[in-house]
Amino acid sequence: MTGADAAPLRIDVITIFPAYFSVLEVSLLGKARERGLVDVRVHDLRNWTEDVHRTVDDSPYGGGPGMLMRPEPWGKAIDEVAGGAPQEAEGRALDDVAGASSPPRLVIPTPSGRLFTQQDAVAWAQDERLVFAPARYEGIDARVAADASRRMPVEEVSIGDYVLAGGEAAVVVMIEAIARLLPGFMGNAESPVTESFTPDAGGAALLEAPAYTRPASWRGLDVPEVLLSGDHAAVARWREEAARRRTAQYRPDLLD
Ligand code: 6GU
Repeated sequence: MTGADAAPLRIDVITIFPAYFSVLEVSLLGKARERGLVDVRVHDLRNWTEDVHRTVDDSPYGGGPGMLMRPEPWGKAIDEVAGGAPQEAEGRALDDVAGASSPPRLVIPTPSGRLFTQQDAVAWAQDERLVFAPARYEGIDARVAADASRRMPVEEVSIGDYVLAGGEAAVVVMIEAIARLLPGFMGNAESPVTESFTPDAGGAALLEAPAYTRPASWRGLDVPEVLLSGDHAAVARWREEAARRRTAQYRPDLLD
């Protein structure tokens, strides 16, 4: 079965900046959407506000700088987009709900979350549905994640040890990491196995060795001789060694 025959991965994004996600229409990801590998839908959080100013923020209890996102719009948005609102399921067995399937995974980007890794990308690429809830301001009232986790898996994840102005860029990063793993995305059926952060047969995840293309000599710099040799075993040994050296230099934590 090729990627195009499989049901597309459905991705919903709930945001106060829907326009931000126009970036998902270009490049390889745009093609994946056209080819039916992913079905991305972006929703404006303010559609679930009820006041005339469409307010989504408020000051934090206990004081402190900045504003937080209020729980009510998020609660309603997640209920509607992810399904499984408490009142909706009440009094009915789960199988009785029309079209009921397992609830989507809810991904809440936050610098206070655990680190998002390649393993998450691999696991989530196998899901049927993902819902992303990127926050602005100082984050979302903590009860939103607590409430949602009563009926769906909730992932609070960070994309690295630095602070962004909002979760939108983190969502684009995660969607790209996930979508490129979908069968058919790369234009071939083979999954990308030999790349940084993907454990090899021995379970080691190394950074990739440096790579070269023509010309063999450029600005006085020569491509390592072994890569021109045609000796596949020798090339594999060189790449393994170069990967170890690079990992020791840039990411010694990965060698432990
Ligand atoms: Cl997921 N959000 C924000 N605002 N900053 C971050 C992040 C997420 N991951 C790293 N920094």
